[in-house]
Amino acid sequence: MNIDAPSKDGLTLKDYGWSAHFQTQLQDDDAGALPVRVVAVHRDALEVSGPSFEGRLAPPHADDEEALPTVGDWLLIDAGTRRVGRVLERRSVFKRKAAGTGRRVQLIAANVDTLLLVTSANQDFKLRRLERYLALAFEAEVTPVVVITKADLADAAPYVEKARRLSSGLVVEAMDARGSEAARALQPWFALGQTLAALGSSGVGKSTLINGLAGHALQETRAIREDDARGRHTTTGRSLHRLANGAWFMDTPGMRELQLIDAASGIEELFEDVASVMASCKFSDCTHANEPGCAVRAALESGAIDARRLRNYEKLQREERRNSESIADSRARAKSFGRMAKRVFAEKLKSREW
Ligand SMILES: Nc1nc2c(ncn2[C@@H]2O[C@H](COP(=O)(O)OP(=O)(O)OP(=O)(O)O)[C@@H](O)[C@H]2O)c(=O)[nH]1
Ligand SMILES: [Mg+2]
Ligand SMILES: [Zn+2]
Repeated sequence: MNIDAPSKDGLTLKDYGWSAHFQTQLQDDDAGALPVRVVAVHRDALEVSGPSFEGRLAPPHADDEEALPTVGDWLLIDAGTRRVGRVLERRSVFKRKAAGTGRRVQLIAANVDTLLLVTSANQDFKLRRLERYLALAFEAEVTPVVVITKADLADAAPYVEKARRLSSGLVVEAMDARGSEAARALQPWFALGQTLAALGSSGVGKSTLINGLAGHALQETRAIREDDARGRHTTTGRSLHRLANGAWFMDTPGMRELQLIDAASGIEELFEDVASVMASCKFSDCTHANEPGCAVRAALESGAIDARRLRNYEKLQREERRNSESIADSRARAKSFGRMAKRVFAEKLKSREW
C-alpha cells in the first residue's frame, strides 16, 4: 500500500491522519485491503472516508463494545466486497461508562491528537467537570486544551485563571467562538492530518467553533436557554470533518454525564500534587481526620492544596473504581457465558448422530 498515493480529490492517507502507528499494523495478507477512517457511526451504518473509498458500510458485529468501530477509528475494508475487515489498534481512545444503569462501556472517540475541553464564561464553567475531562485526556495520553467560549459576553479572565491552576502547563484559551480569533488561538493544534475533538456541555459552542473554523455552516447551532445558560442538545451525533487547513475536527453532542472508567492513571496524573501530599502522611492508612503527622491536614491549613480539589480527587477515584469493577464483573460474566455456550455447543455436536 502506497501511503502517499493521492486519491481523486488529491488527499493521501497521511492527510486523513494515517501514520507509522497504523502502517506497522499491516500484514502481508492486507495487501488488497483499503484503509478508511470512520467519520460517523449511525445505528444501521458506518460512514467512512479515505483516499480510495468514501461512503456507507454495514457495521460489523461484536459482543465487546470496545472492539466495535467508533468515530475516528481506522478500518481495513475488503476492496471487493467493502466488508469491514478489522479495526486497527487505536493510538488513543476516550471512553466512559454508558449512561443509565447499564454496566457498559461507551467509546466516545478514537485516534484524537488534541482534546478541546469546551466550556463558557458563564454558569457552565465548573472546575470539577473540567477535572473529569482532564483525567480522560491524561488517561488517553492526548493533549488537552481548555477553550472558554463567550468571552465577548463576560470577563473571561477569572475563568482562565482558575482553569490554569488545574494542571501545570495546561493551555487555556478564551475566545468568542463565532469570531476569527478562535482560528488564531487554536492555530498551533491545526497541523495537517491532526485530529481535534471538542467535548463539553450542550450550548457551549462546539458546533459554533467548527463552523467558524470551517468557514461555513457544517453543523447546526441553536441559542441556549436564557435563564440558566443551558443548551438544547442541538447536535445529536458525533462526526468528524476535514477543515480547510487540513486538520480534522470532531463535533460531539453536549454531554450530560461523563462517568469515568478505566481511567485510574489519568486521575492519578491529574491529582499528582494531592497524591504526593497524601503519601507523606505518617500513617499509610491515614484517614486525614485526626491522626498525628497528617500531611493532608497540614497542606490544607497552609493552603498548599485546596479542599475542593481534594474532595474531587477522592470522589473521582471512588467513582472510577466502582465503574471499572462493575464493568470487570460484566466482562467476566460475558466471558464465562461465552465459554459455557461453547462447551454446550461442543457437547451437542458430540452427541449428535450424523
Ligand atoms: N456570544 C457568543 N455566543 C456564542 C459563542 N459560542 C457559541 N455561541 C452561541 O451559543 C449557542 C449554542 O452554540 P452551539 O454551537 O450550538 O453549542 P454546542 O456546544 O454545539 O451545543 P450542542 O450541540 O447542544 O452540544 C448558539 O446560539 C451560538 O451562536 C460565543 O463565543 N459568543
Ligand atoms: Mg453542537
Ligand atoms: Zn493524612
